[in-house]
Amino acid sequence: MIKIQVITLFPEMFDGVLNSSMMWKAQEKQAVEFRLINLRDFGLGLRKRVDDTPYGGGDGMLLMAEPLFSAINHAKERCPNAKVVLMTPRGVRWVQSEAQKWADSNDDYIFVCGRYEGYDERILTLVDMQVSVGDYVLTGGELPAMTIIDSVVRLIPGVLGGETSASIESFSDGETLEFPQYTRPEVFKGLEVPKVLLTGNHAEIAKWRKSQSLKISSSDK
Ligand code: 4GN
Repeated sequence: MIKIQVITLFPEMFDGVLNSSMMWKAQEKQAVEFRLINLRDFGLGLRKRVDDTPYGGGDGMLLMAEPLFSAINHAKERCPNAKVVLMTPRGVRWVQSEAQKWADSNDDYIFVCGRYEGYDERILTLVDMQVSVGDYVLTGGELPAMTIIDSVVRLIPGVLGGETSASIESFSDGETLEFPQYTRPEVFKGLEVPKVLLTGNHAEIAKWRKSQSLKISSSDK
């Protein structure tokens, strides 16, 4: 069971994603457990303040160190050995092989989702890894955190549900993309399903799929 805790100012953003069918199944099967932690609960003073202006001047606000420290330490009380993951465009690019590693590991995770123009650099003393989903900036770390969670949870053994082992899928060997697929009808708007798929010849079908996968992975995207 992987325990995932998420520190965010917008916990409601996760409702749709964590309750979608795959994530729901994963929780039912006790493959994963989620806990959302509202950073606001650790804000300072009566106003529950979490942000302040940067020393040295500059536009915008930063998340203060203290509320983040309190929230992370609160999460660590439940999972003392959890890896603290900070979502940031400065982080290490997220890739499929890393998702596979996490799914196969017995580690727990605490995601820290930043907002505003950044955070007080001193929170990095509590962070085990900085992760980015790509070279672009979003208004918060929530969407990147959801992306990572989704990519990991579907790979936990038993979650995807028998039919396709995740290991034969796109990207898993780092070079082949998935082959083209078709379902009924045989002809749609004059477009035909490749004949080989209708033959029932499994060896030929496997050969065709392999060649198609290689073709896709070597062509420009
Ligand atoms: C992560 C966080 C993009 C990514 C983010 C990414 C929130 N944007 N590429 N935005 O994975 C400044 C403070 C921007 C938090 C951060």
